[in-house]
Amino acid sequence: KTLLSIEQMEEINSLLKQKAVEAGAETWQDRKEAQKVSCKFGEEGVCCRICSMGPCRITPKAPRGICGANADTIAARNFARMVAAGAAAHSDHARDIAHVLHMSSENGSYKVKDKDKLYKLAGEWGVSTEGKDLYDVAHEVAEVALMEFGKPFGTLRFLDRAVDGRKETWEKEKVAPRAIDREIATIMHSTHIGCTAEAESLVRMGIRTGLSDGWGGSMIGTELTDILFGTPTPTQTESNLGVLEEDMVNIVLHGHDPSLSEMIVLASEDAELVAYAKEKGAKGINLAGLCCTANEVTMRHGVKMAGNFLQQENAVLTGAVEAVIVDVQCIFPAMAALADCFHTKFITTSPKAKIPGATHIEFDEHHAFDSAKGIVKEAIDNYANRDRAKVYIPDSKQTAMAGYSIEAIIKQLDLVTNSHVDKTGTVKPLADCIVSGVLRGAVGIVGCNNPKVRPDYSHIEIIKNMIANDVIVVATGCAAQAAAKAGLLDKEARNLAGQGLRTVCELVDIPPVLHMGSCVDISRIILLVNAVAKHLNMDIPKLPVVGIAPEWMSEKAVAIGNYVIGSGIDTFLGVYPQVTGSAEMVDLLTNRVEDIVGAKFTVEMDPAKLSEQVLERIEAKRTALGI
Ligand code: NFS
Ligand code: SF4
Repeated sequence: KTLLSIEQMEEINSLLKQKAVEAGAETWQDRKEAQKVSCKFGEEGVCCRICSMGPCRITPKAPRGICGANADTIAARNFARMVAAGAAAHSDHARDIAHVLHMSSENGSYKVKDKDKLYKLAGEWGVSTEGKDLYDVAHEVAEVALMEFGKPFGTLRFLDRAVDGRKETWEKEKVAPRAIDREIATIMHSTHIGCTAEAESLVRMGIRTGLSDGWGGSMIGTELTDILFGTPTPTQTESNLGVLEEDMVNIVLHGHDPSLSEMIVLASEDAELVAYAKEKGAKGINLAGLCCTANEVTMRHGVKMAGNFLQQENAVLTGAVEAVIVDVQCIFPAMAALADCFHTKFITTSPKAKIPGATHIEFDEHHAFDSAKGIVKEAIDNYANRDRAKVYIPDSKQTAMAGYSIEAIIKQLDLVTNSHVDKTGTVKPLADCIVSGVLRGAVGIVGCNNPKVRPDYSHIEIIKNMIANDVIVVATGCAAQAAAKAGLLDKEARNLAGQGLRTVCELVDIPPVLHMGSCVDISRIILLVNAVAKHLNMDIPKLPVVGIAPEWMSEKAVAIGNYVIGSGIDTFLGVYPQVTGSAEMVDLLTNRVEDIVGAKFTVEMDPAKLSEQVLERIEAKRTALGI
């Protein structure tokens, strides 16, 4: 079985929902129902509770808050704060990775796996390597990375990677990000009562802070993660709840930070623990991932993917999961109560994300492997408690290819590079295909699930529309997993592609949708687009390339949207940002921002219409280029 339709997916969901009813468990569908209609003021972004004179809500009769802030100011402040929170989440994750690189050692739990990448980065950052021990270089690179968060002067180092014209635009428009923490703090300061009231300044700050994530925190996170745990290479894996096993200890890894998940992977392969699991009557230990942690370990180890954001409760509802091990971000607090309805242990590990009702076992990075072993042992011990009567593992799993780092994509492209004529190891074949029109363009489809739209449907429909029209798709985050569940990451999915894309997929042996990783790995997408722009010697806004977040929901996604447009890539959203109460904000984001960075937002909730608009935009860019 390679393809799975949205209807089949929804049928599985409703069977699991039935399991929830039988177990007396509550799920997001119940809570969504209980929330009824969402608050109109919040929805439109015109409720302010920034100071305790308020909260103030904007209505036609009360167009200003007590301090005089109007709808534009309030919506802009709320939006900017979302960017700050999102950039903080990505970047704090990256900072943790930098600390892990800083503690890496020859004999410790954390080692350097991609030495070439480390030395390349050292070269880029002016860290001398000559005659130095590998780990001294690693620690120095980590220190330089850590300085990017709080350095008092200058702008971010990675801005120098940008194609000619981009950095100049950023500087001219005063959106070139300085230290990452500084940009976040500036937004918090400027949105304090009595500071910035001008929407346009706040939009610019949002872009600058977004860029500090995309060309700062996220890019650092991706680079250092590759250095520590290896740069991904194409790997076959499987996706959806059918990856859970009847007769094994099932452990679901959920969250984001690979410094935990990599150690859990190692621990689950530990001979002693596997033997222990067998002693307890299981055939072995089966790991499956949820959300971005799934993407991280799938890319590097082929660990199977249980699913994306709105699938997290479903995993527990199978009754077959011994432990859900989480760290940070996108974890429903509801998971604790849900796990209580089954034998499942819900284990939190990070002081940054404690959840009432969970079993908290703090992950100790200084004794990482032993710490991970202890956590896995908890899961094994819980196997005996599984109630077989409550188990329902849906019989659905799709094969999927993951692991398309830029390095891996270039290696595939080399398959069609004539090494007598051309240099290998470049993006030239990709650029050639786009210029010749064999591929009409490329889109990045990213982001979450959101019950405001039919979950997974938007992702899948848009992806299908893109590939059918010879637009190659790269995907990350929960969008990539929606594609995996539908079977669209399988090489066979090329049969759904148009003639041009199908030919390219056959020649370079790839699926039509490339899984490029977790959400911090959107930095890979940005760098891929940047590499094509450099090759064609033109700034990014000219390229027939578009970003799409069909079902976004998190603050991180808002930060991403800001750095994607900041990078010059038009971005289409399938869910409205909470700014519609301000005509000024809508005009800024969907129109005037283009004059600043060369790209803008478009919002359309209907996936069919959104697809059409994306294709039109791509063709318009082609026409403008005369290709
Ligand atoms: Ni991204 Fe990853 Fe998924 Fe959305 Fe959450 S997991 S960092 S935020 S929900 S795509
Ligand atoms: Fe009201 Fe102004 Fe205070 Fe916001 S900052 S709550 S608009 S008084």
